[in-house]
This record gives sequence, C-alpha cells and structure tokens, in this order.
Amino acid sequence: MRHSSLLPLALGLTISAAALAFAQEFKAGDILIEKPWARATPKGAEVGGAYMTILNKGATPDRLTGGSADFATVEVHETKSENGVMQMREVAGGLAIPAHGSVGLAPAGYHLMFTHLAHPLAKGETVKATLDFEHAGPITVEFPVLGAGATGGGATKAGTMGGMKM
Ligand SMILES: [Cu+2]
Repeated sequence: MRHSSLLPLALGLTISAAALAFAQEFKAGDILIEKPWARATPKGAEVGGAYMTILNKGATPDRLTGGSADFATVEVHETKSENGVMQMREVAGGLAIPAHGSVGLAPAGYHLMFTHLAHPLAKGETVKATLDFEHAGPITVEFPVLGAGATGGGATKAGTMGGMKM
C-alpha cells in the first residue's frame, strides 16, 4: 500500500511522454487528425501500416476515401477476424467519420496501408502522405515512424492480437 501513490505519477509521466511524441495536429475544414504515426518496416517489406485518430468537429458526416504519397500507394484497410483468421481488406467506399465523432485507426483495426513501398519505413524518420476526405478535402499529414513493436501509446488492442503485425 505504501507505494500506491507512485502509480498515478508513473501514469502521468507516460501520458506526457506520449503527448510530446504526438504533439502535431493536422486539419482541414471540420476534420482534425491527431496522433498520426507509422510503424517501422523490416527490410524488403512491401507494405507498412499507419495509424491516427480522425475527429470530425462538424455537423456533416465525412468520409476518408483514400490518399496518396510519393513513397507508396495509400489504401484504407480494415483488419477483421474471420473464422479465427486475421485478415485485412480495403474499406469499400471509404471510412465513414461520423458528425461530431471520431474514428481511431490502430493496429488490428482500421489502418492506413502503404503498399508498393519505395523504401522501408525507418524508425525515427517522418513520412508524409495526403489523405483525401469527401468534404474536408485533402489533408497532408506527417507520420513519425515508430519502432516495429510500437502500439501508439497503449490506446490499441495490439496486445491481444499476438503476432499480428498490421
Ligand atoms: Cu492493411
């Protein structure tokens, strides 16, 4: 019991460090992108995942329809468990962002997929991609590349997904 007061302090420090790493925000119209990050890829990998929280501050639903980048093809994917097998596929028709709502892209769920990578994503670098929204238009987002084992600060289900890499 004597040490119980240390826990909130430790949590506070963790959150501050995460907030610092994700200090940048990107926005257009009513759409705000928070905490973007991409995961480092092994040498020779052709695909990599990127994650973020998308907030819609407006009264109109919006839709993430796709994106572009100079180092890869950009797709919007969803990871799903089907018959006990984790599979991912492109989100048909784009990812709906509800009015006054938010959608989290995180490992083992919705994610941005960089395919046909021109080079591996190296930890410590920052990659830039433009996301296309039906109403808000294009938003250019900078994704810091975190280590291959990163989960984006703990707000994900990655820990329960065993060896899932996306
Ligand atoms: Cu994917």
